[in-house]
Amino acid sequence: MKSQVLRDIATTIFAHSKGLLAMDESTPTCSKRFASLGIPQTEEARRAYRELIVTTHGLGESIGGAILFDETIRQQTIDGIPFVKVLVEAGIVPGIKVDIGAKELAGCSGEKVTEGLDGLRDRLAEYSRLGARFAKWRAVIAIGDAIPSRSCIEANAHALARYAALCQEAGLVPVVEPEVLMDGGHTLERCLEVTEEVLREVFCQLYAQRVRPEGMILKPNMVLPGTTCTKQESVEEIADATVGCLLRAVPAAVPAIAFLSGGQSAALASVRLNAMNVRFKSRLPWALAFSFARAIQQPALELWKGQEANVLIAQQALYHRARCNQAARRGEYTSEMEN
Ligand code: 5MM
Repeated sequence: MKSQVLRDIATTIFAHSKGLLAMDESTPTCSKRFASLGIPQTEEARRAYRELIVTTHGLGESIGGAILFDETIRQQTIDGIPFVKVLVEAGIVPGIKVDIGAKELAGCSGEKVTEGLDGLRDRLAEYSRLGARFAKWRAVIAIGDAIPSRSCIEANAHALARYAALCQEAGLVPVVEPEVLMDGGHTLERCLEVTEEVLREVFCQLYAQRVRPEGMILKPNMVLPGTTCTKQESVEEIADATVGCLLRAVPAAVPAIAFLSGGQSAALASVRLNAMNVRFKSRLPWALAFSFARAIQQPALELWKGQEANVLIAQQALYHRARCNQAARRGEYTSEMEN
């Protein structure tokens, strides 16, 4: 697959300051989120919720690509239109999560490695036939006493690189997602140190596996203090730490960096992305964008509550969050947008 074809897919997704919508929650994750709101944890409820998302009027104005889950890429609207077709007609590029989850890493207590490489070449070919044009694989790195270990960082980086090489061979743009978790009392400095080490190892392994940086998307965490850290830095300090880390560790040939939200509130994720673009946009080699799940979906999910009567108001909330993040990409987001 020519690099230009892959690069064109990435360019299309992020054109006009658009970003990615992650709607690839696995069944256990989706069930947990539904259960917390009293929504039935059934296949039909998941289908109805994903129909709500993909049929949101005007979503394609600010969302350039949607990451689907294996179940979702095969589903249809109640009228029998495949979700993939609905997305394409809305100008949204369909993508697919292809990892099969993070499992305990042998010999490394409290650490995980993401699985899913076995049979991946065949699965990618099938997803491509189903209409996916990009894929996603998430590695999870926890910060704690004496972790992350080198074993965990190297195992996850290697798997990400093997996955990315297979994607490019299949003509799918790999979204490479090494997530350093926010959980814990660690400082921003510690998150910075770990994130930079992880990114350096990821790009080292990507190079070793001959992955072309111009045909991939990086989906990292923002550099943040742990959720229970007593010192919570300002939006500007977080923007400086995050962009500084990325400038040191990410090749300029990568077309786009799209952050995960990681459990930040919807508004904070927008404020922080906005600050990065206000302070650095004109000086960056890559687009600085978003690939949020909770920070786009959560307000809509809370309004929907599994009730047909709430679909429209939930869609309005989803549309609004997508627009806020598009504004943040431009450095034009303001708190007034929340009113
Ligand atoms: C970190 O999670 C990804 C981004 O979501 P947030 O913006 O909410 O942090 C997300 O794509 C995640 O990978 C999916 O929700 C799938 O998660 P599971 O754990 O079900 O595979």
